[in-house]
Amino acid sequence: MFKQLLTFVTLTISTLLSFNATAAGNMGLMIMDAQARAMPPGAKNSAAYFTLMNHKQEAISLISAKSDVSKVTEFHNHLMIDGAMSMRKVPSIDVAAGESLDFQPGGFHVMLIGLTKNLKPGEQVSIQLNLANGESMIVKADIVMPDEIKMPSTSGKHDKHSMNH
Ligand SMILES: [Cu+2]
Repeated sequence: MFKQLLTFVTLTISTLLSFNATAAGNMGLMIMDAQARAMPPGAKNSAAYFTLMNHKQEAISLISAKSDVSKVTEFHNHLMIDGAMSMRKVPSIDVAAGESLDFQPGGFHVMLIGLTKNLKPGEQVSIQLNLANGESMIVKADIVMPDEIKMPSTSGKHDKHSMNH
């Protein structure tokens, strides 16, 4: 009986260990502070933000996305065009090995186009990010009111919206 219990415990531990190793080996990507902008009923579009950390040994390239709340999901950036800030679709976003990238208001964001449901605070949006190497990952973003969207603390150095420093 005791021996059986020991075997069971050993099995459980090795299963957990191999699960962790697999998870780390497969992705090496971490998402923090994933949030999506709550929108009033009838709104057509919204956006999602997060910090993506690439703990892999190689650069990654995000090439497409889809979500469970929009017909079309695109990567956008804000750029100065003819003296005015406007947002543009970007075909892909690269993150070098060991680097992190902030998706934030005024910068890179995931654009949710053609909302198929209301984005209510307290609920979540599921976003699938597809990588050039064939991998994909799911981001669960908390829907929050626009004034609750966090500006990432890790960046801001080149951000017009940040405070003086
Ligand atoms: Cu946009």
